[in-house]
Amino acid sequence: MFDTLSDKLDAALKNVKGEGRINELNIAETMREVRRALLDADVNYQVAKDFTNKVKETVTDEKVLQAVNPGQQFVKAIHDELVYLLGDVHVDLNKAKKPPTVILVAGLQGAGKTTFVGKLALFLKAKGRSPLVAAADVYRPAAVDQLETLAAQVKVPVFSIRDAAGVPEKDAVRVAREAVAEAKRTGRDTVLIDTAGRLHVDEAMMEEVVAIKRETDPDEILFVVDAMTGQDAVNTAKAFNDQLDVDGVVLTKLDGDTRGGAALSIRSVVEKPIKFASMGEKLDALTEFYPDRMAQRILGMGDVVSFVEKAQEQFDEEEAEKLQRKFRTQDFDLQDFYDQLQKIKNMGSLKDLLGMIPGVGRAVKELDVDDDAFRHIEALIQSMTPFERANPDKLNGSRRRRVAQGAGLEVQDVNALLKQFREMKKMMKTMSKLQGKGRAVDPTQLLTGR
Ligand SMILES: Nc1nc2c(ncn2[C@@H]2O[C@H](COP(=O)(O)OP(=O)(O)O)[C@@H](O)[C@H]2O)c(=O)[nH]1
Ligand SMILES: [Mg+2]
Repeated sequence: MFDTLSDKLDAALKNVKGEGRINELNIAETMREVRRALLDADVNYQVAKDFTNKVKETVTDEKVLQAVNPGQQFVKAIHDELVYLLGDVHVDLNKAKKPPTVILVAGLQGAGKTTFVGKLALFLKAKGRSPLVAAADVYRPAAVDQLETLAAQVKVPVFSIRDAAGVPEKDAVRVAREAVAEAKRTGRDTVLIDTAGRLHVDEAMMEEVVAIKRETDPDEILFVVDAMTGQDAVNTAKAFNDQLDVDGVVLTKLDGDTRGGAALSIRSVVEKPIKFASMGEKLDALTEFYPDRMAQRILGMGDVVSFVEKAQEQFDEEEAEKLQRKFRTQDFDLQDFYDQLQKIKNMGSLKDLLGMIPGVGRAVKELDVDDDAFRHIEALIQSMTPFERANPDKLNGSRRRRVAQGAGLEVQDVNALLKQFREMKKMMKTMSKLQGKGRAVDPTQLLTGR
């Protein structure tokens, strides 16, 4: 996502990074390139113009002109302006004072509404909420089926009305109203209403969503938009917002080769916060939208915070303490090593993870990172017996040969793994000493080295 924009901004900044000072000439040149990068990314013309004017103002400031590192000054100014453009601060979902919280999801057909409803249900569940999803896209039986399938996958109840023949009820407003009543009755604290979209903004569709809004009085209206549709996304957002006065925007398909213009223009044109970004078809491919993190990604500064959060999802505190104890007492064995590897793998593809580390972002893009980088290590540990995993020192020559054979590798590979493992253990011992007694090691520190 934003790859082209990132590259072009990088190129625009490269020239000025080499310069000793910021001067009128290189400001003008850089700003021209930055503006072109934004326009190429399909950013709204006025937005791009305002953006460059503001950055120019900041860097022309006398103090900045004296600065020793103009490249950094530019990066900072552009970063700050991007953060501002993306909405400045993260805005959470609204919550009803008295449950259930009603969330209405609207947008054009194919924008990703139904998928998002499934993702949001999973997201809320992970936060301890108990959502009910409502199938108010009543025109195609397949739409109801789709939501039912997604709901089953995330193990959340779905509310729909069908007749004896299985044909969905045609009155979307009734479905929405009864879903809210059902949530009250069954003690679900959140209702997610999936609605029908059309290919284009049309009156009948708007009237229906407006009627659902009137009837259910939602705490949160989310407008879902396909980021790949560029400037159209901004126009559609405007149309929906005019009718519905939405609370937030959800950008989908940011995983594709979207040029990013929608993400960058929507906030300032519609003046509503982007609350979520959807980045894939899988149900866990949803992230809360944080302007600063997104700006850092665009500028290839990595996304440490997301990285750390991903790590925290995988490692709970109790387990971290157990590990810490093992490091201290040197009980950490190959089985533990194997388990930790699995967790790191669960955090996402290796390339994605590397991309979140500052300074690495751009570099890994070219690399053909093998997602199976751990495959050898895994295969070797898998072909060891539990005894051998717990006692790597007992792996003599014949055992090593057997393990290598079992993994389809060479004895050198076993030797290399054992050497790496010994070195890691040594390092962990030192680290756990540094951590001091009684304090749990934060596993993310191991990963980020912070
Ligand atoms: N690549 C990608 N595909 C998505 C994303 N969100 C939804 N889709 C796909 O887009 C298509 C339309 O999604 P759907 O949820 O049915 O859209 P709706 O008509 O608005 O309900 C489906 O094939 C989804 O799998 C996303 O974030 N990334
Ligand atoms: Mg749908």
